[in-house]
Amino acid sequence: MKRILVTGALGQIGSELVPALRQTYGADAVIASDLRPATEGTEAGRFITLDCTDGAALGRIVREGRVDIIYHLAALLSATAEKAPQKAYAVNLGSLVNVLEVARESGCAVFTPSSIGAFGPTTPGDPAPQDTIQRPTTMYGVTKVAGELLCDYYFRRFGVDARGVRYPGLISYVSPPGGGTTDYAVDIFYGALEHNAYTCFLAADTQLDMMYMPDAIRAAMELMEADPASLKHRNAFNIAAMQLTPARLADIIARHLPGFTIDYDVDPARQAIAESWPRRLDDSAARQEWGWRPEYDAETMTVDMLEHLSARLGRPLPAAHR
Ligand code: NAD
Ligand code: AKB
Repeated sequence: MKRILVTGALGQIGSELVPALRQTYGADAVIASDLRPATEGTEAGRFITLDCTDGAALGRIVREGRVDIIYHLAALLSATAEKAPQKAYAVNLGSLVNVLEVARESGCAVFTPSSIGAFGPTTPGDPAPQDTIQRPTTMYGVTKVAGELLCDYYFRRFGVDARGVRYPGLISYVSPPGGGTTDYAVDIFYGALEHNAYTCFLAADTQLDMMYMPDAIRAAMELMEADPASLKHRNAFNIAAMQLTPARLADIIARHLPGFTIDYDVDPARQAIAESWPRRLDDSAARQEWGWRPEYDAETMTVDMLEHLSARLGRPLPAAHR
């Protein structure tokens, strides 16, 4: 049996990764952990409160749980990190060093997500190649580039089986996003279902890569199961599924919710971050090395999001949707 620890498990990704891992590897195989305590809404199963910047506590849990794989999700996202850069540095890099050290000592494999935020304004942006210039202008990006390099280093120097992807903005309905620049692409669905209107904090034509959460979860699990002999890159694989602007996403939603309107109240801080990121990623290395393929495009994601979120919010969709 593979024994798995998930850090940052109560966040947007963890709240869907943990159930998927439990379904695949067994409920007892997965320890979920987070800085925050579990609440009533948290998925049932083993849960531990853990601050990953505490390396000793992390080490104890890994040793006592005889953990084989750590999915390390604890981090501060781009917009939050820009408001508290020193804390973001401490959490994002401090916790990753702790995870890699304990993995080195205990022989665990590690999955760590990087992001489109690991790129910057001097990266060729349409598409951003797998191996290219990485000079991000945010603290989030600084921690992501350093994290990618640390994972490569721990593999080369110590043989730690560290793998990871560069996620685009993730769209999901189970848990709200945790303070990112791409959050509008989730918030817009709440606005659409609750008010048939949404005020967007990014400008209408700001194009970024996005992905639906089921694809993101599958990517993490498939990469960790991939034959190591086929991985040339191992870490920081670009993965992509759809390219959206707020205006394009609003048009698709309006086809399902007649009368839906969007307007704009641009937040200069998040707009500047978005403009420093690529418009599209080239994910051909992931496709070639471990067979990455997205299943959802913008249309199928929108239909699924509206159906699931309307059920969760108790707001039936108009007949025109079906
Ligand atoms: P999130 O903000 O939703 O969740 C992060 C979780 O980490 C939270 O539950 C938080 O309580 C926890 N946490 C924060 N500090 C901690 C600490 N010191 N110790 C333990 N837990 C702590 O983030 P997410 O969207 O689930 O992202 C997970 C990872 O994926 C991050 O590395 C993020 O950069 C990356 N990523 C996410 C996206 C996205 O769109 N969601 C895109 C690209 C990359
Ligand atoms: C963010 O906007 O910070 C995240 C990401 C793309 O890394 N969603």
